[in-house]
Amino acid sequence: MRRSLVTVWVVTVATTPAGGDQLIYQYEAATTPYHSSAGWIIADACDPPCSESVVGGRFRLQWPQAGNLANYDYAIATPPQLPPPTLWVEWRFRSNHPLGPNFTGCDAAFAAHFGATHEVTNMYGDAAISSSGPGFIEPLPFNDFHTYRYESTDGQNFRVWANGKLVTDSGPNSADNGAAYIQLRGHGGCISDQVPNMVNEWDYVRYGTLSEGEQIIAVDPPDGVFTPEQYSAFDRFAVTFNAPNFVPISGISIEVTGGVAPAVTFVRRRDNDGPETFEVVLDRALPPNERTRFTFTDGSTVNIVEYDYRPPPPPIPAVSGWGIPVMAALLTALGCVIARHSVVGRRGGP
Ligand SMILES: [Ca+2]
Ligand SMILES: [Ca+2]
Repeated sequence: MRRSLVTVWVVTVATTPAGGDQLIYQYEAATTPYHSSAGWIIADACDPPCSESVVGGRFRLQWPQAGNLANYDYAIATPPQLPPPTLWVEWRFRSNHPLGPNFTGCDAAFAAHFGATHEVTNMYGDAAISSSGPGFIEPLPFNDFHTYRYESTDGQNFRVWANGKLVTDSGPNSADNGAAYIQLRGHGGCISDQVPNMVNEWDYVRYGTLSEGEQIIAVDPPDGVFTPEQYSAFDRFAVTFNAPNFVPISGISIEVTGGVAPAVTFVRRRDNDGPETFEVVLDRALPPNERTRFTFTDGSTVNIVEYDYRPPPPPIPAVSGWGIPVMAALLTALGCVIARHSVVGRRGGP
């Protein structure tokens, strides 16, 4: 069987002491968010026609026809309790409602309040719209899980990404009342902007503090030999850090020794990926027989992943391809040789 050879190198250059983001809280949607083990409260109940379910580690809200809001709140810190000094919040969400005429209010949203920042990210099945400033991206893969990430290092400035694409980069937009909280909001659509059996689904909500110094400790695929079935088009890979971490698309640069350099299309969590691992999806396969270098810059820490991708040589064409003319030429040549032998044989005879 023909096989591809993949060689990979991983190098970390850290100029700060090894540290990394910390994970403080995770809701993995094994229960409803308001289950005592998860700790959210119902701020606005999922009333009929809205229904709730927990399916395969996902929290699902469903509406057979246009329905109402369902809100769930989680307090990160309530005064006099101090909020964390820095904050990242990440959630993985899917909706089957494509962006319609209304940019807000007819599908789900996620709110994060921290310091003087208050962000409401509106989420449709194929788009993300920030309420905090010019921030609107589409298309995202429709009805797929998208990875959303809020980050603030100072409670003043913040950014939100969807699948690693920047949705908003904003400054203070709220009074700092000392509280920090998050809100998960489902919405069954509006009368004029709804799909039948609308689904809002969350895979997880996690948050923690931000830092630097994470090191890539594993890549998938690792180096080795692969069958063509495994690597028909080498256009994605996953990295695992030694601590929770996420690097947006803007934090990754790509160089190739030859061929056309791919670009990063998405950076996202895969199914069942923990907070240390994410997938890098490219717009094209790695150029074959060249070395491709990915440089992940996260603060003062640089991680380099290099792939040397050697796909198997192209298959030898079957006889039905170039074989027929060659075969014909060979047969003609053979015929001449036989004819000459026959002539020689007759001449050499008694
Ligand atoms: Ca989950
Ligand atoms: Ca980090």
